[in-house]
Amino acid sequence: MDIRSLGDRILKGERRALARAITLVESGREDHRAQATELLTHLAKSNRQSLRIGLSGTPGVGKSTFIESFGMMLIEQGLRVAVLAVDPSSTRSGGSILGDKTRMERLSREKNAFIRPSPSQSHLGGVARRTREAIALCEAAAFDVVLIETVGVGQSETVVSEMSDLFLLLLAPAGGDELQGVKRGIMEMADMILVNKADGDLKATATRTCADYAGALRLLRKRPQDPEGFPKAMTVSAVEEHGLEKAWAEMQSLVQSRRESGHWDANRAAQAQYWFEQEVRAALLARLTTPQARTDMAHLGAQVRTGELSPSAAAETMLASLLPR
Ligand SMILES: Nc1nc2c(ncn2[C@@H]2O[C@H](COP(=O)(O)OP(=O)(O)OP(=O)(O)O)[C@@H](O)[C@H]2O)c(=O)[nH]1
Ligand SMILES: [Mg+2]
Repeated sequence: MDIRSLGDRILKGERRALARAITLVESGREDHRAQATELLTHLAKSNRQSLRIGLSGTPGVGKSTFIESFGMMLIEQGLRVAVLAVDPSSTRSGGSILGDKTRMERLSREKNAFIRPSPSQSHLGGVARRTREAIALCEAAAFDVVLIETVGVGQSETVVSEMSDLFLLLLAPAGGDELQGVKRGIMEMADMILVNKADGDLKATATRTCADYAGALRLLRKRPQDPEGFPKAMTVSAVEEHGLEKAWAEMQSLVQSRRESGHWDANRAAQAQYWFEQEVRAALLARLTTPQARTDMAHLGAQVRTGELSPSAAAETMLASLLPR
């Protein structure tokens, strides 16, 4: 594969080249890994930045529907929109790909949209790297907005919020009990809460739910990156396409204020550092899973059990074999 010409086609915004490059960064093959690194290094020179918006919410809350409506609205404003998904639950992946194809029907036909479902059966670490690199590819391909969708399971919100400029939490209208169900951690990550399905019979409940969350947000925190009035809770209807323009205006105002305060750049720098450290950790842990390392661990472990070696002496021997000086 000619990496340079693939890179040049990505810089021109060609979606087929972008899709091919994402397949390359997803590959576990060592030669592909080397090509992916070469490609990403080549593209990093473009220095393009998209607005990265992370979007999380429980199954059925309307993420796909929201992305379709919101994405279409952005496209009508002349923007180019990429959609990526982080879905570490392998059982759901097949279904969600099919579901999203039908739910993002209009968006998937737009030439200024690019939709990439999550690869199935990857562990979270692999998904994180693949998503980060896919984001970088979308930025090089001059997408104005990159939406990163994740279903709220386990650690995936943290992963997505650590690669987003804005993190949105989509919630369903519900009684006060539901409020307890949202983990404090995710409330603290959210830059904006959108209560979806504010239409028809659900409208009144959605308005109440939104007021509850707005109250909770005010009680919960004041972060340095939040200007006056943020974080906000708002109601939207993805189906009736209600509240989307207002939500977008708020997002833009938040972005502008963070750019002016320097938080935007500081946050991106901190995220890069975070991922660097994560990569080092992951690579070190991977060294422990090679057949040789497993054998050594078992062997040394047996000596520790009989008292032949102290735990710390055995650990030193193990580490010396993993990290030869
Ligand atoms: N009334 C109403 N229904 C909605 C709205 N948005 C989504 N729905 C419905 O909610 C259901 C789930 O929507 P999806 O967009 O598939 O939800 P999701 O969060 O992507 O779900 P998963 O992909 O399974 O996690 C569908 O039946 C939608 O039609 C809305 O704004 N109003
Ligand atoms: Mg969905």
